[in-house]
Amino acid sequence: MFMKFLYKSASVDNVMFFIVGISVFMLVLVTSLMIFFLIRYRRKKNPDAENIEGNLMLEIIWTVIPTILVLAMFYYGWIGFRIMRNPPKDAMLVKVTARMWSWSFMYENGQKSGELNVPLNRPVKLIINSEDVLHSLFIPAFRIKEDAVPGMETYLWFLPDKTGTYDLFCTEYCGSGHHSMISKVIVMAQEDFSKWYGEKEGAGKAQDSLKIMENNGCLGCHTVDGTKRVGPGFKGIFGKEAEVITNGRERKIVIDKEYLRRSMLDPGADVVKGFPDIMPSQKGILKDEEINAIIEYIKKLK
Ligand SMILES: [Cu+2]
Repeated sequence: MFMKFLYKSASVDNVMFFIVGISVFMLVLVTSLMIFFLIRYRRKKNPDAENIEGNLMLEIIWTVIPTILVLAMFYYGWIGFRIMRNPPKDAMLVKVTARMWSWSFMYENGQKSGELNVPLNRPVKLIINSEDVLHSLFIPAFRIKEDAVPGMETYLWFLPDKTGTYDLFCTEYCGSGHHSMISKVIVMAQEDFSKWYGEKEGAGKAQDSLKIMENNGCLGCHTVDGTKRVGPGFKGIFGKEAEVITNGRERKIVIDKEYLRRSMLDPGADVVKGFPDIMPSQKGILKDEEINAIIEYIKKLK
């Protein structure tokens, strides 16, 4: 309870209003005094220069009050920062993986999703990792932001205190698909969350192919509706001929099961002409049955 009170009162918004409030007050005070003195002591009214002695009391006041204000700003910000960096022990853990150009979330029971699903009023700790370059996780609605660094674990936590769907962005430019690195945070009432969480538990195989692609970030670069992104779209490609670059040489191949499998496990082997050779291998990431499910899905995409 006290934690929640602290979390609220030292929230980013309150600290910001506090600091902006003091700054605006000081700005107005100093500017109005300046204008007042400018008029009051104008040359026309005071043709002769005058020697004005210092005023000890005034000097003490304008040293002590700003010092207290600045220290108060620091203290209030520091409390907020400490809360931000110390997730509650009972927080729900979610592993976040950033990659060019998608997010995936893995929960304590092993299930994955492409959107962050959380229950209402339970603290959530995000353990963040990147598979390739620097990204940054930003959830504006909950005022949190942290870099995703390859080879390093970073973390964040927040308290989802209102149900709804909120934006989740990558906020560090990470290449040509950066703009599509958008996902959602879905905050659900506890019973809805339990249903979602329980439903998926052990239902790994039953997940449909589109979900597999969503959860593994395929759709950050590929589409299933024929529009073009960083990688070739999947619609209507099965059985067609494609020009690929193999070891620097152009050749024609037919897009069949074998080719699709190779494209997932060894994406650099035959790169479709006109597309950059940037896809990471899915070896050890996609299970065999998931690869088969994706192939079956693409086969049917006419
Ligand atoms: Cu990114």
